[in-house]
Amino acid sequence: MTQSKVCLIYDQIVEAHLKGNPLFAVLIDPEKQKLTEISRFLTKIPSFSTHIFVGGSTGGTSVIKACVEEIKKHTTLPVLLFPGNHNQLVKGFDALLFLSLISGRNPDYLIGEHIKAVPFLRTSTMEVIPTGYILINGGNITSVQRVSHTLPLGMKDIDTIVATALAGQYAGKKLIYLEAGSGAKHPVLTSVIKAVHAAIDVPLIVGGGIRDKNTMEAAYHAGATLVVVGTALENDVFKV
Ligand code: 1GP
Repeated sequence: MTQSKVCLIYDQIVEAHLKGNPLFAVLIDPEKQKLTEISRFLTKIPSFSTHIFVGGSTGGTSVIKACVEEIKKHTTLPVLLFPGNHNQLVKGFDALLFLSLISGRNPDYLIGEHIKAVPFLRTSTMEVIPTGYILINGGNITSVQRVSHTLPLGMKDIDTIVATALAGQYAGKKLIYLEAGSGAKHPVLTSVIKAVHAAIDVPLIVGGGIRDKNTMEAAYHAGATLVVVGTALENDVFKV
């Protein structure tokens, strides 16, 4: 028997989705954020932040573990693991975004990494949220593309993006994440967000290249339930 899993975090996201309450996640990449800077960084995040995501395309167990422990000392916001690989699975997170890179065709990121995660997950009570992760071309080659060896979907290929999101939902994904890539030149277009939102029922996460409140609000208006910002906050250039 595996340990039973709770779904508190997911239920809160669904509730926000149904009520139209916007959620905002601050992404901390432990490879970029110094451990000693985390407490100061957390004092500067927007007051409307609702979640902390931790992850990056690279980085292993010890760096993630130290990072989540440090974050937990300084915030009561839920902290979700947004992993780049199974080595990043450590205790201490409130939930795991169990990402399947469904825009790509690399079996490692569709199922291989997930199988490697099983020994950890079997003995853990951490909430697991199956998430369809869709990489969209944001105008530059991002680390997700480099590490996963997959191609992003074209930003204007709305039919394929919508079909991919729906295929994810039919396959049981409880969240769909539209990702332009960390540091993307161009965030996901509102026309793309609108089309995906109109097609799916599950909550929608949007991230990559969002640098100001207007873009964030446009994403909510188009149907995103949760917006993720990393780079602009890290560099202290997020325009509120
Ligand atoms: C990346 O969507 C997140 O996975 C955030 O992207 O770093 O560009 O904000 P940025």
